[in-house]
Parts: sequence; structure tokens; C-alpha cells
Amino acid sequence: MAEARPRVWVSQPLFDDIVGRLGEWFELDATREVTAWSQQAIADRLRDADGAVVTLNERIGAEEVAGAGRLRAIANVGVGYNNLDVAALEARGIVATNTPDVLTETTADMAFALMMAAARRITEGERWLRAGRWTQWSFDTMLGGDVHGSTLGILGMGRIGQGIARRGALGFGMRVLYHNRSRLPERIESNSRAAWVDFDTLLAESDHLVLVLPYSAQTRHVINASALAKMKPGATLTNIARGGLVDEDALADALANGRLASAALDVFEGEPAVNPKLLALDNIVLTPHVGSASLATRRAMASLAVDNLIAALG
Ligand code: 8YV
Repeated sequence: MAEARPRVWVSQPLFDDIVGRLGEWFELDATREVTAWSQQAIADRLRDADGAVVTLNERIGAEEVAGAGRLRAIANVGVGYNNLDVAALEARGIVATNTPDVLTETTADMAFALMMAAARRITEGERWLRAGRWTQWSFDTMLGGDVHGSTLGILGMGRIGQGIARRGALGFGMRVLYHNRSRLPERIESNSRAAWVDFDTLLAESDHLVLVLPYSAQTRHVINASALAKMKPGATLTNIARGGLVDEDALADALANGRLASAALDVFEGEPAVNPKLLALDNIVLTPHVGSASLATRRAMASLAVDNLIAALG
């Protein structure tokens, strides 16, 4: 009798042609509609699976894999993997993979787009115009801050941070500072045109601060009221990493009282719910976690996740 083929679960619709490749190797259980999976439903899906492709929407830890006796690999579509409890997976011999590199430049582009939109009040101006409030051109309408020639601060200096640094230094003549737990080798610093500074200096000197660091229990609310108070008055804050890095209530206060000029957030602590205090502000750009969402990059991410799963189960 032929050996049964391994089974794989794909938690969200990705691209049919890419996900379909899994069908050449495995019994495929591919989700056809965007689904908010409960913890129990994830556990049920994983129970008979040998592998899975998941997104940031699916939190997978000890409870979800407790009954998954055959599960050998989880391929996360995304570079961040705080949705996975890697220690719990490792303890059961389950391999976890992610999708670095393929999204670096696209996500760095988005960080720049957000930072510029915040500095130059682009979405605020558009809302104002659409609301019919532009009745007379005036010299001081929507005055913002400059990006070129200013100081760019990058918190977290992995691949995406380095891409943002290059854009800032080479494209916009910015002075680039970064802070990371460990200082990068000189070669990477000089390729990125970025100088390491301590956290407080980064806060104090950045005109535009961008968050690109991984989210963990240690980095939760790294930008809290005390960090915000140390930021340069009139600076902007852009977050393209994970919402939980920022204390959103404290940020809302800093934006409401003018301590910060503006902010741009692509990620939120309780996403897809957005803190109503942020929604009530004008000086903030809000996007729905689309940092890597170019068609080419999303296809590359799905493809890499599929390749990762095939390799891990191979
Ligand atoms: C993904 C992301 O869209 O890669 C990441 O860490 O946040 C996004 O690029 C998301 O993870 C999809 O699962």
C-alpha cells in the first residue's frame, strides 16, 4: 500500500498558484476565505497536520500544538514571528521558518512613505481637502517638517533598518543614527551610512524616529511616556514593526499636546482594532499593516514560505 502523503494546512488565502505547489507533494487543506481562527480551531486544524503555512493572524503556542502529534513544521509568512511561541514549538521538535530578505526593500520603502506622509502632513491634508475645507489657498496651509537634511533615527537595525538608513543617507542627505542592542560591524555601519548611539541619544537627536525592531516581552512599550518625553520636541514617530512596541495612550497624549509633530503607524497593539484615541487625532497617519504589501513582495513571501515548508518536510 502506498504511504499516505503528509498533510499540510494553509491558514489564510495566499496566492492559489503558489499555494497549489504544495498539492504536488502533500494533501492540502488550503483556507479559501480570510478567517479569524480561534485558538481551538487552530488546534483542530493542526491535529492531523504534518505541516502548516500561517500568517501573523494565527498565534501558535503550546496549547495549539498540544494535540498535534504529527506536526513537524510551521512556515510563517512574514519576517516577524512573535505570533509563534518558538520555545514551545522547539520543545516538541517542530521546526519554525520565516520569510526574511524578500520583503526588505518593500518594507523600507513603506517606512519612508509613512515618515514622509507624517512629516509633510499628506493624509491630513487630503482629509481636509476631501472635507471641502480648502476654500482659499494660503501660504501657511499644512506646514510640515523637512525630511531631507534632517536627522533620521532608527531603532532596530536589521535588514529593513539598514534599507531605511541607505534611503535616508543616499536619497535624502539625512544624518542617520541608530540604536540596536549590539553595535553592527563597521562594514555594515559604513554601507548603511549610520552611526550607533545609545537609546537616549537616539530619542533626543532624531527628527524622525522609525521603529524596526522585533517585538518581544523585552521590547513591549519601548516607546512609553518616559521615552516620548525624551524625544526631540516636534519630532515624528513611525512604526512599521509591531504595535506593541508603543504605548499607544502615551503616544496619543504626546501627539495631542504637540510634543510630537506627528506619527505614522502601520501596526497596532490590538490590531485590527485601533485605539480610539489615535483615531481621534489629525496629526497621525494610519495604515492597515501593509508594510510588505506590494504584489511582487507578497508573492515572494508566499513562495518562500511554501519552499520553506517543502524543505522542512522533505
Ligand atoms: C507580513 C510582517 O505581512 O513580515 C512581517 O513581519 O509584519 C508583514 O510583512 C505579515 O507578517 C504576514 O503574516
